[in-house]
Amino acid sequence: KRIKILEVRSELGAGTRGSSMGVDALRVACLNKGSDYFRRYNSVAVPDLNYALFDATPFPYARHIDAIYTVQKSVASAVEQTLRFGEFPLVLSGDHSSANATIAGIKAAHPHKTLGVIWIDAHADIHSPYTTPSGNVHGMPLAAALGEDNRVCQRNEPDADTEFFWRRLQNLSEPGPKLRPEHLVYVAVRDTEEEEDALIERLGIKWIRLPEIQEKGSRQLAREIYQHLRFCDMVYISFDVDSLDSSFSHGTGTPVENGLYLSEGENLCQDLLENERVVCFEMGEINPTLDNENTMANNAFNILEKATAAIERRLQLDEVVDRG
Ligand code: DIR
Ligand code: MN
Ligand code: MN
Ligand code: MN
Repeated sequence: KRIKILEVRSELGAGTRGSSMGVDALRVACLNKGSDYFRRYNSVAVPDLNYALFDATPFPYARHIDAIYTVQKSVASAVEQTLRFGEFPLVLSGDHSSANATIAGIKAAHPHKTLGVIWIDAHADIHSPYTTPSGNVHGMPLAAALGEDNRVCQRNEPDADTEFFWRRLQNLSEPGPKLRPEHLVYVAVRDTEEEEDALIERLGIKWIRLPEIQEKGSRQLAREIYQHLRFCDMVYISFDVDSLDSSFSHGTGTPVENGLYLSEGENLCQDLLENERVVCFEMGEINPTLDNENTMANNAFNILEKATAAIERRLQLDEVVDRG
């Protein structure tokens, strides 16, 4: 079994321009480090529609949602095909809205398996067009995957076309929710809006905050997270680089202070990815246009290498078990 890199250079869901260059910033980080990382794996680029940014969007509460829907269909089918081929999809994305498509693709490949999601991010990304303060779709992937609108906290009046595309995102690949709230775990989330807080509380989503991470350490946390996800047959880990402290993450659209230290991010990814139920890993929101000397991508690449090594160890173990 092999790792396959899926490159998603879409930035339509972000509020700041430039995250489409995140994948290439990682490649530069790799070259400057003298690593052969990107030579070791096959990669495929999913088509983007970033030229839509040059047109005004008619969707103020879900900017560019029409083009985002088209991009997400490609992402979902690339993830689905990779899994059906027996490969491990490692998604390098621009803006985080793509995670809804990654989730849909995993579910399409394994419709009868229960999916758990570990969401490592400064943000909860659980807005809908009805609640978004920014209109940026990268704040919405989890509401789409959960099939949530959070209308009880409604603050916007999206028009019928916005609702049409929002339903399409919620029903990507197959109709209905792809994820249940009890199968979602937040890690390092610390910058939320009140509509999100109310929804997280109503749904009872598990939320591991920074002090708990520092207190318990990544080993113990990984044990607790997988205990919480014990009824899930497969797990997807999504890593938004703004989960890292803003001192290491100038090069991302929405840096937030009091985040993970680099070693904490590395250890968390490493310990979480060693679990045999993990079927997919995603890293996104690197924006080199906001950076100095590519530090964000350099930091993220170190984490990516550690994370990938953990996946490799695991896949090798799987092979020994398969042969034995
Ligand atoms: C904010 C920021 N909650 C929003 N979100 C994200 O615009 O919805 N920043 N995802 O990275
Ligand atoms: Mn995010
Ligand atoms: Mn974020
Ligand atoms: Mn914010």
